Amino acid sequence: METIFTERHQLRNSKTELFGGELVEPFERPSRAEYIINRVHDIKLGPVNGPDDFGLGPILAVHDKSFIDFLQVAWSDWLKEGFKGEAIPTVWPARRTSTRIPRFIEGRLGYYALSCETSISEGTWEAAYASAQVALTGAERIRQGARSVFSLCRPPGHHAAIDMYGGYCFINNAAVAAQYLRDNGAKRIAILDVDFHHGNGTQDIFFARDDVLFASLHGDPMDAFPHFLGHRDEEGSSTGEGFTLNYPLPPGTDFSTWRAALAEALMQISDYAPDVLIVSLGVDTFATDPISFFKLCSDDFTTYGADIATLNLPTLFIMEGGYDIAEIGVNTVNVLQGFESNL
Ligand code: OKP
Ligand code: ZN
Repeated sequence: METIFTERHQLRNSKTELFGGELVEPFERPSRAEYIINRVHDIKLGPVNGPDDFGLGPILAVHDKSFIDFLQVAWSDWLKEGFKGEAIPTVWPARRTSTRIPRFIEGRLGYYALSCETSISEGTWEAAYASAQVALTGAERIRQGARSVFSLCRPPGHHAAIDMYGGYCFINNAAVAAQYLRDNGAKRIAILDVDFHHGNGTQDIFFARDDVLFASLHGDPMDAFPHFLGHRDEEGSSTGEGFTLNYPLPPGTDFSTWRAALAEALMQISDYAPDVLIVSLGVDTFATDPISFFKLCSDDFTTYGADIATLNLPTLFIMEGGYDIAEIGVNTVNVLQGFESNL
């Protein structure tokens, strides 16, 4: 399997995450991608290539222009105000308030943020842009006939909505890839999100559509980030009714329970008969992940990679989360090897 990767991910290197009332070193840090690419090389998964540049067009096909404009200037606008720390919002359009977009940077940060653990810092936009190009290059390989590709995206994307960033995500890489494939000949795309967290951004982007099926297994939002989306009864709207599938699972969920939910999702995807499968691949379902509560072991990743291969679809893997960094390379590549072993 080919891997698409660029060192430009290192430009996303914020120093602060608001966690438990303290500013800590972010869980989503550059070494995550280095462990994964090292494992890709160690086991000789296949060639590793850099991304091509598809420009802003495919990004603007899923995100609001005003939001993308904001991401590009947020850090410099923040610096102009003379603030000393990284850019963190402190105020939101909460219930019963106006949704007019403010002028001052703190107001704009709050307008476009869905959460405030994700500090914006120097290089954030450049890395997010490069990450989206990694996803697009993977999509283009699939369009040209590849059976599987691994887009080693960083920063991740599945929390980024039409006009919101947060949960370590800025541009929704999986959604950009899905839309690109739709715009270049594919009729139906399925996105399977196996990250521990609900892919609220991907759901938001495709909620009213029947041409992109979104299925997500995740920690129940009653207990887990992003808390305000991902309930079972969210099934899509208007023409999208029935094309969003949520499988929220409780704290302590082990592999047998998780795998049963995966089997249900795979059956639905198979019935949908998509042209391409996109997997939002987060390995924060791992038992010792520091911010999650599922109980998967390293071998389980191999097993479910093979389960996904039973769909027998062209498959684009897009990297999302995973924060037990010492094991992130093994767990991620286990999914890809399990998939390949079952082709
Ligand atoms: C990004 B991805 C935990 C707070 C969690 C943000 C988590 C973002 C996860 N107490 N904060 O889906 O892996
Ligand atoms: Zn996650």
